[in-house]
Amino acid sequence: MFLRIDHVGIACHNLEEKIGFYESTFGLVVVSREVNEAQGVREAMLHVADGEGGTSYVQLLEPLSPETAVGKFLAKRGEGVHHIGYGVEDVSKAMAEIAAKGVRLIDERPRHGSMGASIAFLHPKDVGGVLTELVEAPRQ
Ligand code: V0V
Ligand code: CO
Repeated sequence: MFLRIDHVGIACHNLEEKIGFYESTFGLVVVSREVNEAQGVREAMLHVADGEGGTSYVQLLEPLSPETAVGKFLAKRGEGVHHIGYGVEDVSKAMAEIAAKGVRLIDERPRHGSMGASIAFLHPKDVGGVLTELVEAPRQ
């Protein structure tokens, strides 16, 4: 079902500072910066590697306010890994297959994600405590 790990989402207080750390420590390169009001984040995608299944990134996430998903996470748990995003061919199809196995979908229909992707989240309580995102990259 999964093509690759599309990205690992990392919650942080200060996006620009964390980008600086990833650039200077790991030599990663920012390929996209966006504000996603619906998701309550300011985020950056940093390129990690290209593989057979597509490209993998690190996604750095700064909350737009304390009441957002990432804002609440930071207050409860502090900075760190927030979610894993898996690349899928067809997000609607993957959602239906996964829901049929009894895993709760947070999103009833796909949402707008970074760099034109269609995304959907699965509830962390049904995935062993891991917030899981499905990512369908836009057609080339
Ligand atoms: C919350 N919980 C998590 C978690 N966030 N567990 C694992 N990983 C996380 N990231 C746990 C939390 O500790 C609680 O457990 C329980 O879930 C309920 O949490 P809450 O703080 O009361 O918050 P809720 O229920 O209001 O919201 C939690 C969910 C929410 C997961 C439903 O964060 C959500 O809808 N997330 C999906 C959207 C999102 O995260 N967007 C930002 C990334 P206990 O304490 O009860 O045991 S946007 C993105 O990735 C984009 C745009 C992209 O990739 O393109
Ligand atoms: Co994400």
